[in-house]
Amino acid sequence: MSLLTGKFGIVFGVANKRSIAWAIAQAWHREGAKLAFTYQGERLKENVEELVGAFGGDTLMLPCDVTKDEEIAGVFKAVGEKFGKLHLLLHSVAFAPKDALEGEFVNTSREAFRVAHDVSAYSLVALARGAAPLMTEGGSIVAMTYYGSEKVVPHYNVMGVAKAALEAGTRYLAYDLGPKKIRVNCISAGPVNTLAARGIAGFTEMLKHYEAHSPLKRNVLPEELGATGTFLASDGAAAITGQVIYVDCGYQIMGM
Ligand code: NAD
Ligand code: 0WE
Repeated sequence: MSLLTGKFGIVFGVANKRSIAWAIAQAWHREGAKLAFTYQGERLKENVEELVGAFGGDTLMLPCDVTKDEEIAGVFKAVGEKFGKLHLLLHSVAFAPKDALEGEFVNTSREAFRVAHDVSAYSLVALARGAAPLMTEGGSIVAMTYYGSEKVVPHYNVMGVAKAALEAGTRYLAYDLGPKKIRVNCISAGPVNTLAARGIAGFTEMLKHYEAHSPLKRNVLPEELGATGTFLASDGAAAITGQVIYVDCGYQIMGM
């Protein structure tokens, strides 16, 4: 029997076929999970529809801008009606205004700081609160993070501060939801060529840097993030909560 048979999941953060969320969703689906998807706005609806088409006709798809409480409430209402319960939630959502990722961190505006933290960190709290009442058989919540939360990665700037909040939030959520057998963990991924990475100046050099300096001398593959996502979702990870798991070809252990 497959690892996730009989489990219901919801995936936040598919924008296109390159999205990390799509790699993890495919892996969860392959292991037998039944999935629902959200998309950020009408602009991305078609993309997600086309991808999810591969799963067969009746996949639940819902709009959700994570900065809107009404939309989050609508998502969990619909999931409750369609699935009746929930076991898995993937948070693969981040945003900071572009200018905040270009200049110096010292110039971060109050508004850019607010938006980055609202979309990239607070949203995990709101989604966990919405999901918990449906996770009556326990659950696994997985969020995507990046090393810029703990060390300075030039230009990652306010996103690094928001990821630090996401990781700390993961620990507090793990404590609150642990008694309900709901686990909350982060995957810290090495750089992956996605829509969110594409616009970043010097991203190609960053991929080369990881290839040269990570112990495994290469970059992480999307399917490897899928495999870790499946592990964290599975009962094999039943005693793992509040953790940040590095899926970065070992880059994080290096001091020089
Ligand atoms: P992506 O662009 O494919 O995914 C980002 C998603 O965030 C998109 O689907 C977008 O619609 C969504 N989003 C942004 N603002 C939103 C909002 N207000 N409401 C709802 N959704 C919103 O890029 P990705 O690289 O797959 O990013 C997914 C996650 O992985 C992010 O948390 C990112 O920080 C993290 N991550 C990425 C890398 C990388 O190098 N690509 C490395 C480590 C971690
Ligand atoms: O988390 C991310 C990127 C998230 C992201 C990307 C964008 C680009 C478009 C958040 N907000 C925006 N806003 C936009 O307008 N990553 C881990 C990928 C990434 O982004 C970097 C990196 C890496 C790695 C930015 C600077 C330096 C390194």
